[in-house]
Amino acid sequence: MKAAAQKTYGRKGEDVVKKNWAAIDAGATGVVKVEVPESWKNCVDEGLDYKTVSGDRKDVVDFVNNIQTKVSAQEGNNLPVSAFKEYVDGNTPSGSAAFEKRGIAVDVPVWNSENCIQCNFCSYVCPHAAIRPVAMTEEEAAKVEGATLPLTGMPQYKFTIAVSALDCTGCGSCANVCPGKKGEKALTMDKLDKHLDEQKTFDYTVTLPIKEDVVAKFKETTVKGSQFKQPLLEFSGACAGCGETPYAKLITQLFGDRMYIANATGCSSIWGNSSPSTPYTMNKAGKGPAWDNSLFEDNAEFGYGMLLAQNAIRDGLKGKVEAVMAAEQATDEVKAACKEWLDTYGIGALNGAATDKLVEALDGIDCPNCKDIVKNKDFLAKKSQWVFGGDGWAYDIGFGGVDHVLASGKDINIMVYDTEVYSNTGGQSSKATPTGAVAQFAAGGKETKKKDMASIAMSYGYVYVAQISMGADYAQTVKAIAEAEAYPGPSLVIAYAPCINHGIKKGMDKAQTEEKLAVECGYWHNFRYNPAAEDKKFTLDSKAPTGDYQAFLKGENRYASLAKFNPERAAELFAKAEKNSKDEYDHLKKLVTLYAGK
Ligand SMILES: Cc1ncc(C[n+]2csc(CCOP(=O)(O)OP(=O)(O)O)c2C)c(N)n1
Ligand code: SF4
Ligand code: SF4
Ligand code: SF4
Repeated sequence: MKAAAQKTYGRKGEDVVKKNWAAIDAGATGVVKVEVPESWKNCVDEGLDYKTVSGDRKDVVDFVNNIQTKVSAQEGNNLPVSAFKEYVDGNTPSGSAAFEKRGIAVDVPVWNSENCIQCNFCSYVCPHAAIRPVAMTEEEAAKVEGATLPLTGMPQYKFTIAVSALDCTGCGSCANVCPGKKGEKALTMDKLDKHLDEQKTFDYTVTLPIKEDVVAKFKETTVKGSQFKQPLLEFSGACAGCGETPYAKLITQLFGDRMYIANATGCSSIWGNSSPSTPYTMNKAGKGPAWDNSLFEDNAEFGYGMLLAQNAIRDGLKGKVEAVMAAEQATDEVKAACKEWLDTYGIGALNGAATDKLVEALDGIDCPNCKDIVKNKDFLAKKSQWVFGGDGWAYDIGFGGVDHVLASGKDINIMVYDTEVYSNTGGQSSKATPTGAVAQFAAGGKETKKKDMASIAMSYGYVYVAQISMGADYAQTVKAIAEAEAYPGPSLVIAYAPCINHGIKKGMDKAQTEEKLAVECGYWHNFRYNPAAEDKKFTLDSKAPTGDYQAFLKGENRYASLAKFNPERAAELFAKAEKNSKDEYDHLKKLVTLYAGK
């Protein structure tokens, strides 16, 4: 068995092999005889005990009770075809993951209010939306059993950190980033079974309304402010510590109530919809991301199709709104509502409120155009169109489509979760894999350098392009995402995403630390190219590297394994990799000068 473990895990490093050997030894020596009660001889199968859920949304509750619990219990094969009659067009209700409550964490974060500085970093980085800052009125806070603090800057509210212990994966990322006070963290990890009661606080706080004045005060496009908004991606099936989901969750906090997502096949489609469980959800007004998954090879085109369909419908409605505004019978109120909607037609952040006013003004008016506009109210507001996928999709298999969509000049946002391998199928090399990294199809370390997707996109001149690495610069991440969405043309955001396939020696709880180290040593560069900026179209957000590049590589088994098995080749490829990264940084510095004042 030990030889087999060596063969299977040797590539992942000595540490992993030794842990497997220890488990084998423990198995061989730790056998305990268990006496089976006599009565068990006559046991009868009691059948499965399905827990019935309840809630305000009939669609999702019915789906969970009729389909999800049965499929999750491996009883899906026994469901009659008639169970699916509500879902024949392939639509299923969002928000069903919230009913799973898997309780898979060994340790969960425990909040010590005395050390909390209310930075909201814990919530920002949580891959599963299982830890949240909550602003409450005095009255609401009185029902919370745990500690509360006056909300800094708005003492009329109380603040607490709520943890969904049963949705937490125990990754420890929140505790890792928590700055705390005077060297004492406000979050420490402790056994799940000791903190099950705290679930009550979480379940209560999610019923409370989001405080819009709190979001406005701290601004939704800041690290702190964004976290007072509801995540519309919660409790996904991603690995503990996943580097992809914190970005996606943040995007839903900013635009989730008006976004469409076309998702390429890959990890983001699996944690995005591990059928039958859907982590994308909706807010109390019933608004949330509309999500669909297409083929790996045509996802950008799929998202583009979504956009063209919306544009066709909205352009038709625009003609009707113009006609209503020009009609003699139109009151001043109707005309004002039409004008506001038309003036904000292409501005996602403003057009939603203008749509609400327009619908209110036209509702009940007996004219065919007004009736048609109200009938199509779901399509009226400007949406935020996103295309999600991994590097295998964007750099390789779906690249032709990505390029086509970027070239279109249309208002569409492409988000690439760059794990530098095909993660979902076990870590095959992609064109995003850097020199020297060991991956499937690059067992001896990849020879060639990482493709520079950002440069390709920037060459158009009218595409917003950013590279981000959350743990290196929380503020730059949210800024880039907000700028990309606001840019009225195509946008490409490439996000560095640590993954279990990297074999981070420190562990996945340090995924955010790894993102920081990657930028500090010059392995990854953060920047933004904004064609809409008046001056300084290009901003190099990464400082000149000061960290140890080679030490960074050796901290991950995808590199360290090459150093172990073929030290000479590793030395050669790692030196090449370091030079590639340095050349790239020098190139980016030149862009700062090139674009200065343009
Ligand atoms: C045309 C095609 N080839 C292969 C696959 C199998 N497949 C599904 S997901 C995946 C890997 C996706 O990798 P990436 O795009 O990097 O996303 P990640 O999983 O890393 O998030 C592959 C190869 C497929 N679905 N379609
Ligand atoms: S341990 Fe991980 S999943 Fe749990 S709350 Fe913290 S960051 Fe979220
Ligand atoms: S990261 Fe720590 S200090 Fe910051 S809000 Fe969370 S618990 Fe408080
Ligand atoms: S395999 Fe990697 S990218 Fe996929 S869910 Fe796990 S950590 Fe995230």
